[in-house]
Amino acid sequence: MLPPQPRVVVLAGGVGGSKFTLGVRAALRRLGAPEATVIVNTGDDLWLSGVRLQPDVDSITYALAGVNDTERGWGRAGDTERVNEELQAWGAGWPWFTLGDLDLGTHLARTGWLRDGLTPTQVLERMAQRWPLGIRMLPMTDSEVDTHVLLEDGGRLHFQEWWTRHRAKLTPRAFENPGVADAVPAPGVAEAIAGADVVLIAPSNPVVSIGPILSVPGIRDAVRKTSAKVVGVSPIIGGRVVRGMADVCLTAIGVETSAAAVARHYGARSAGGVLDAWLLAEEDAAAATDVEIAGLRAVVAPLWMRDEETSAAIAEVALRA
Ligand code: FO1
Repeated sequence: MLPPQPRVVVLAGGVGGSKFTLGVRAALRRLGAPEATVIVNTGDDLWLSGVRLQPDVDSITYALAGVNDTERGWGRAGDTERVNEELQAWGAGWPWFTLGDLDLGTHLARTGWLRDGLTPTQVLERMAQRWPLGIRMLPMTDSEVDTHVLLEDGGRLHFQEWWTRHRAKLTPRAFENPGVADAVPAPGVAEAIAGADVVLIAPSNPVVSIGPILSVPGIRDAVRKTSAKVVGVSPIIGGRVVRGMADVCLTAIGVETSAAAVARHYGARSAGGVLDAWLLAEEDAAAATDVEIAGLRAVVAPLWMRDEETSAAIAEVALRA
């Protein structure tokens, strides 16, 4: 039974993470419950043209503030690209990577505060003061552990170059987060997980969004040991990825693109994994038995996040699972 005032933690990244976070906020508001804590992937982060970019942090912040570009799935709605044109004219930055003018305001503010000595957690706290987000956001760690892609041909690229320039077309053989072994969870992360009633794993990319969060030493353990129920939401519907290029990432780590295979990849807590229950789409209902054989409670529900209402309905099913 869900307590009347559930303390909820969400692990999230990317577009799937921001849509789901909007749904969690709406569902908790309906229940009159306290704000959820969202632990955000920072593996997508990078330095470019002297500024620190935090794509997943920004996607979730902009979505919660209602200022996101819903068409593209990243950046600010109605943004312009004047500064970007100048950067390109200087040959600065990456010609395939667009920094919008409003978005650059965010990166400049963040970089200034980092240069002043604030930690990423403190910067995020400061940024959250601008808009009533209705969610407490924490980076997974204050260390820089950007994701690198190791290619089959022996090359190595920053995740953002592989994702945006090559559209994940260069075959990866592995993903790495250099420095992650020495990283620690950001202040408040382990405590939030330990003190939660429910931990939700968003339908984000299991490899490059949720993977980096769980690889910060201490976070996987905290999820394994919490007295909270841990519920994951499948990012695979009808045997296909809903958005992004998660299938390429899954193939690289030897996981099939199916709801049951991703559930087995996370694993049941009773068998050394991180989950107690797995929400899978109606289209994948036939896989429920496989999920249960893996030691998880399988819950079948509509999983298309079309708008805030449908995301909230999914969040509510996950909370009650
Ligand atoms: N994605 C693109 O496909 N092309 C871009 O030029 C691009 C710029 C960009 C700038 C700031 C930012 O926060 C995100 C940006 N993204 C862009 C999205 C981002 O590359 C990825 O979609 C995420 O990191 C994956 O979750």
